[in-house]
Amino acid sequence: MSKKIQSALISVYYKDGLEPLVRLLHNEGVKLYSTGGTQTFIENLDIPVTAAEELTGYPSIFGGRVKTLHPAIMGGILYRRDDAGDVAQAQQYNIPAIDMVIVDLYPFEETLASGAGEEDIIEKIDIGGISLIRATAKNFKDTLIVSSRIQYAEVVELLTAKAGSTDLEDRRHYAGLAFSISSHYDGAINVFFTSGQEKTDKELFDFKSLSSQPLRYGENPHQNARYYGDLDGIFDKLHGKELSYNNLVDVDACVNLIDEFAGGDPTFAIIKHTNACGIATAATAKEAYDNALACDPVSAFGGVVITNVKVDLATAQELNKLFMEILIAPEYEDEALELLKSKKNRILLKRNQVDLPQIMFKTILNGVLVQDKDLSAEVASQFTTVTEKAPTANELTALEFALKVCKHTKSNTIVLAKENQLLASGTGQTSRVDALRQAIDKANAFGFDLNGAVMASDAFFPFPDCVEIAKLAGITSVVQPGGSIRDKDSIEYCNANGVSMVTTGIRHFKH
Ligand code: 93A
Repeated sequence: MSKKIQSALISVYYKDGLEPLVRLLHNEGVKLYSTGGTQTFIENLDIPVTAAEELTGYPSIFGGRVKTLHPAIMGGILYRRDDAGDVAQAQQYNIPAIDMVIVDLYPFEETLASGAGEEDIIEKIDIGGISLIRATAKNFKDTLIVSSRIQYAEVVELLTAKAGSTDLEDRRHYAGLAFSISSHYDGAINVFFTSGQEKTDKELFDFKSLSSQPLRYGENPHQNARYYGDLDGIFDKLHGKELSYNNLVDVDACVNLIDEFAGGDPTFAIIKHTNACGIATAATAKEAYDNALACDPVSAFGGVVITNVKVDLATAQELNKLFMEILIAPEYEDEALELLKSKKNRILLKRNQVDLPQIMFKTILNGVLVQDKDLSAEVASQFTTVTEKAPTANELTALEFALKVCKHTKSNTIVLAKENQLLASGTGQTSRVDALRQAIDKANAFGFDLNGAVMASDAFFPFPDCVEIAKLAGITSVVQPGGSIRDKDSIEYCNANGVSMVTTGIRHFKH
């Protein structure tokens, strides 16, 4: 439905480019309301404007933190023009309609990028502006939201063409843009609060400006490749040949996996083609390595090995027997390092503690997919027991361990573990049942007794077939996200067969 704009609230940070829009609205007879600096700007154009303070009955308070956060303003935006009750209430409380809102938010990201201190950055979190944007966008049936200065010129065009009116599709379109702006804005704030990541993440968007190095080739010898980034910042290369493209991909997988065990007991992981073919946590580094290797000594050949603890001589003596591409550790004992250097090509990396980006990129079709890394790590205290039987303390330890591994294994995956040792996994299968069968076969092939072992699944079970097969193999406890419409079938089978099951509510696909 076409609507003529009668009133507009203007509250913008950057005033550049605003003038033509203000003049147009004025010429169309629109009543203008505005906040402090914007009001001065409009007055300087010799255009009449009413202060937001006149609507609210409050001055701008708390250093400007509260300017427009008031029922007289939010109500004027949000009340439904076709709802008799809303209209009556607007009259009762003397709330005039606000048909259009123009906001340009406090420049949070620019302030962050400028290297400003935390106090300045926090002060640039816009509260009133974002509320104006969301409220106006929500009531798009009645109101038009202009949510950024980049829209001024096109809105001038639109309103000129339609003589100060808008159609429902116009208002809906700008509401959509508004929510995209508000979500991007809050996303940037979220990244700032979750860690000091914002700089690292931002840098990646402009990856060509990063230092880079050519790689011998890409995934295969006929593919060219480069690495953009500062490997020297993350690792000190202590020994060995150049890292290849595939090495880097596996190193990344290793780092992501071992970080699940940061600060914990000694843990060793062995990675092949981005999946763990062995991982274990134990009281000593050597025991952790021995248990990790035992999982699948065949796949371990030529793998990438990582640990969260210092490599001592005893462990190095075992490691030295394995043909591996790369070993990554936070520290090495001198004698351990000396021994490990005995193989010319073996790459030895010392990992430095630096913040890594929390976003991921992937080119697809004619664009780029960008997503947050999967940083959700559910611990036993967050599990919900859904069966009559609850896991034992040992099973809980194993379930937590298996889930960490599962999260870093290609989907569809099933991970089998006992306490702090991976027994086997099914990796990157096209069905969950295939993943489970693969895991069971592997565990059997390497002589593991699955009685009393646990199973983790990256996604829910659409059918009870997995728990049936698992139970027959000796599995006694299961962790999975839950959420299938047929959860009940798997749970009932577990109840009837003395298996415990916990759910996490969080899926961990890795495609
Ligand atoms: O500090 S705020 O979060 N509190 C508010 O109530 C509020 N209302 C509008 N920031 C608020 N704004 C923002 O002020 C707008 O998003 C805009 O960026 C800025 C315009 O202020 P002025 O008109 O005083 O220059």
